[in-house]
Amino acid sequence: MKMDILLGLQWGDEGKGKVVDVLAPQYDVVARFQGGPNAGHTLEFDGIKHVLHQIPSGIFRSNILNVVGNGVVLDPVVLKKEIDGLAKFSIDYRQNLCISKKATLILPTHKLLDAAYEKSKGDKKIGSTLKGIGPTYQDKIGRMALRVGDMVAPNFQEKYQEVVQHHKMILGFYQHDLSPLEALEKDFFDAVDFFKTLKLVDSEYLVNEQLRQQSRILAEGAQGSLLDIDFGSYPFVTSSTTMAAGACTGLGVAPANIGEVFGIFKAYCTRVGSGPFPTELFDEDGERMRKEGNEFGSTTGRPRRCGWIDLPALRYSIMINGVTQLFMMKADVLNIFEEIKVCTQYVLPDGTQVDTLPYEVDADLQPVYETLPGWNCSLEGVSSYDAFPEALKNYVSYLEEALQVPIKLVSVGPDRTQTILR
Ligand code: 2SA
Ligand code: MG
Repeated sequence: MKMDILLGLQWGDEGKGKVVDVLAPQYDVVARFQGGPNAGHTLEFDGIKHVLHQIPSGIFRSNILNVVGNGVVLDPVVLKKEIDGLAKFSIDYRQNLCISKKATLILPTHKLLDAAYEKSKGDKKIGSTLKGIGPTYQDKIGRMALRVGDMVAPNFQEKYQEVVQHHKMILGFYQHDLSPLEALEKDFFDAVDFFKTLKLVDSEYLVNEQLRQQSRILAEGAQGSLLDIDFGSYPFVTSSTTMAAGACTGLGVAPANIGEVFGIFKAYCTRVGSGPFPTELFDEDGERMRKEGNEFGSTTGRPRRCGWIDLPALRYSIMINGVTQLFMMKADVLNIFEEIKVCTQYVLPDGTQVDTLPYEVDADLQPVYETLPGWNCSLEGVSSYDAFPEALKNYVSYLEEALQVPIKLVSVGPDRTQTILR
C-alpha cells in the first residue's frame, strides 16, 4: 500500500483540516509530518467548529489511528489543552493518538527566543506565530534539541537545564525579559507529566508496518508550499519542509511508497504574517474577501491578507510537490463578485513578462490579470457539480486547463456536507 499526501499549495489556511475530515472515512491512519502549534486546522460538523493545532484531523473518527510524526515540533502545554478540548467528544485519545519519540519538544525558552528574534528584526520581522517553531527547529538542526523520547529518561531534568542555560545566554544577549519563564516552566512540567501517559511510539516502524498490512494512510501537511523553508518566499517562511518530500522525512516513509498527492488551494489567495504577496488587494475588494471568507488566523486571530488567485505560484507548488489531484476550497467566498480576476503572469521591473516565480518576489513585481465572469449568486443548497452555475463551471475548467491537473473536489461552504466531489 502507498501513503497519500495532502498539502496546502499557497500560504497555508487552504482548508486542509476540512478536507482531511471529509476524506478520513477512506483512511485507517492520518499522520502529521511537520509544523506544530503554529498550524490551525479548522473542522466544522454538526454545527460545531473545532480548531486543531498539533493533533491530526482524523481524531474525530473513532476508527482512525492518528500519528504525530518525527518531523513535528510539539508543545506539551498546547497538546494538553488540545486534549482537554476534546473531552466533550468522548474520544479515546489514549488509543487513537500516537506520538513519535523522535518528535522535537518546544520548550518554554523557545517561545521567548521566538519573541526575542522577532523583536530584533524590527520592521523586517517574519510575522511568526510566536509558538517557538523557528528556534525549536534551529536546535534540532543544531543537534541540541530535546525529543519526546527524552521526556521519559531519568536524566530529563538535567538535559533540560543544559539546553535552557544555553537559551538563557542568548536571551541575555538580546536583553529579553525572563520574568515569564517561571510560570511557563510550571505549566511545561505539568504538561510533561501528562504527556508521558500518552502512547509514545517508534512512529517510523508503526507507519511502515501499517503500510505493509495494507492500511490506507493519509499524511496531513500544515502551512503551505509557499511557506516551505527551501522553496517558499525566504526568509518569510516557516522553518519546516512543508512540501511533499517532507512527508518522507517527517514520517520515515520511502519516496517509492508515496501514492496520490492532493494539492489544496483556495479559489483566491490569503497570507498571514509578513512577506511578498503579488496579488494582494489593498482595496475594498480585499476587505470584502476577508469579511466574506472570515479570513482571520485560527491560531493567532490575526487578519489575513487577501488577494486574487496566482497561477504562476500555483504551478510552482504543483511542480515541486508532484500534485496528482487538485482540491479547490472556499469557492463560495467569490459569490459576492461580479467579475473574478486570475493572475496569469508577472511583469518584472525591467518590463519582461514571466509565468514562473522569480528568485526575488518583491513589491516591484506586477501581476498580469485575466478577468473572468463571476457567478454572483449564492451556492447554498448546491450539492452536485451539475448544479453549479455556468460561471463557476467555467472557472473550474479554466483553472484545470491552466494548471494541467484535474480539480477533483470543490468546496462551497464550511460544513462537511458542502464538499462536492467530481
Ligand atoms: P512560524 O510561527 O515561525 O511558523 O511563522 C513563520 C511564517 O509562517 C506563517 N505561518 C502560517 N501561515 C498561515 N497559517 C498558519 N497557521 C495559523 C492558521 C496562523 C494563525 O491556521 O491560521 O493563526 O495566525 C501559519 N503558521 C505559520 C507565519 O504567519 C509566518 O509568516
Ligand atoms: Mg490554518
